[in-house]
Formats: sequence, structure tokens, C-alpha cells
Amino acid sequence: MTGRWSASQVRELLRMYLVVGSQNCRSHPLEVVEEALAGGATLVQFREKGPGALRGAPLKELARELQAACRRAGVPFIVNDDVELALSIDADGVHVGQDDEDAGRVRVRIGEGRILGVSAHSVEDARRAAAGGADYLGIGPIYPTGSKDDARAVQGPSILRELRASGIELPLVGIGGITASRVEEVIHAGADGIAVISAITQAEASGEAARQLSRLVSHSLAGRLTS
Ligand code: TZP
Ligand code: MG
Repeated sequence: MTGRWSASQVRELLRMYLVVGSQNCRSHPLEVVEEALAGGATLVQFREKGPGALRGAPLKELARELQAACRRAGVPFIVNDDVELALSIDADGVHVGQDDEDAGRVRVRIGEGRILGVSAHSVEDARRAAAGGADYLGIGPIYPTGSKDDARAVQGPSILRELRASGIELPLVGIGGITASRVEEVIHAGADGIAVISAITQAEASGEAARQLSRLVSHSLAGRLTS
């Protein structure tokens, strides 16, 4: 793909977004990803980070394995932070945080055809990311999370409302501590979807967890339209 993804395409991709690294998984990450895809995951981010994270050749090998599973399912595969890895495997996109490389520079490096996701914690972050060419914003942590050591302060769903009220129109995905019982609140606050690690990677049955979450997202989005 050479052109930009449209905002409506990206909104669809954000509905049930799995973020995953080997450090998060109770079984082999490929198994977790395949189950999540079968359960309806719409986008996958490879985030190999923290204690025990793979590096070098094993990192690239796992990335390729997960990417192949995503390709079989027709689901885009995005790499967290590591632009070089993303380009070397021809990933569908990159996600960067506020402490990583500047969004505008990442956009130049990855080109127009790849998806660029940026974490934002304020209206100012969001405006800067939009100006830098972000396709979507990751907003969080919405709730307390045990999956990110250096997570910022919990923001609650109100940050989503604040961003929408300030005129931010980019697709938004909520992240951080999202479980089935919190989906509705996140979507009703203005998110286009949910991004989760533990709700899927730590579930007894990852496929069933993804299926339940994606049903809840659809239901909540439909409710938002009619309320
Ligand atoms: N960014 C903000 S919170 C978070 C990331 C990567 C971790 C989300 O993991 P979980 O297990 O869904 O709370
Ligand atoms: Mg980062």
C-alpha cells in the first residue's frame, strides 16, 4: 500500500487491538496471537519489552512468526518503538510513545503507506502527534495496569472525553487495565476501540477472551450511536 490509510479504515482496525510480547504470554506467543486472531482481533502490535524480552535474531524471528500469522488472518501487524525492526520485516506500521522518536520523524522514515500510532497523554501531545502525521492515538493508561513498569499516571476514561471535546478527530484507542467489564465505559467516553495485553494474553482461553471483548466493543459502539 502506498497511500495513507483512511481514518475510517483505521477506526475499524482499532476495535480489538492486541498488544503482545513474549514476556506477557503464558503459552507460546504464536499460540496466543493465533487464538486472538481467531477470536476477532483487528490489529496486533508486537511489543517485546521489559524483563526477559528477546533481542537480536530471536526477536526478529518471533516478529516474523507473528507477522505471518497476522498476514494469514488479514490483520495488520505493527511494531512498537523499533522502526528498524519494522522496516526490516516490512511491517504494516509502528507505534511510538512520547519518550520515543518524534512522530514526524518516524512518519518520514516509514513512509505514507504504513500505519503510525502515537501514545498521547494530553491535548497537547495529541495535537503534536496529529501534526506529525499520526494515524491514531493510544490513550492511557485508562485504568491501573500491571503490564507496563513505566506507565504514566492513570487517567481514567475522562481523558477520552477531554480529547474529543477539544476537537481531536483522530481515531483513538484506549489502553491500560481494560477488561470486559470496562469496555462499555471506554467506548462511551469516545474511544474507537480497546487495546489490551493481559485481558487476552493472561486469559485461560485467549480466543474466547478476544471474542467476548470484540462483541462488547461492537455492542458498545452500537449503543453509542443510538444514545
Ligand atoms: N501502555 C499504556 S498501559 C499499557 C501500555 C502498553 C499496558 C496495557 O496492558 P494491560 O494488561 O491491558 O493493562
Ligand atoms: Mg515506546
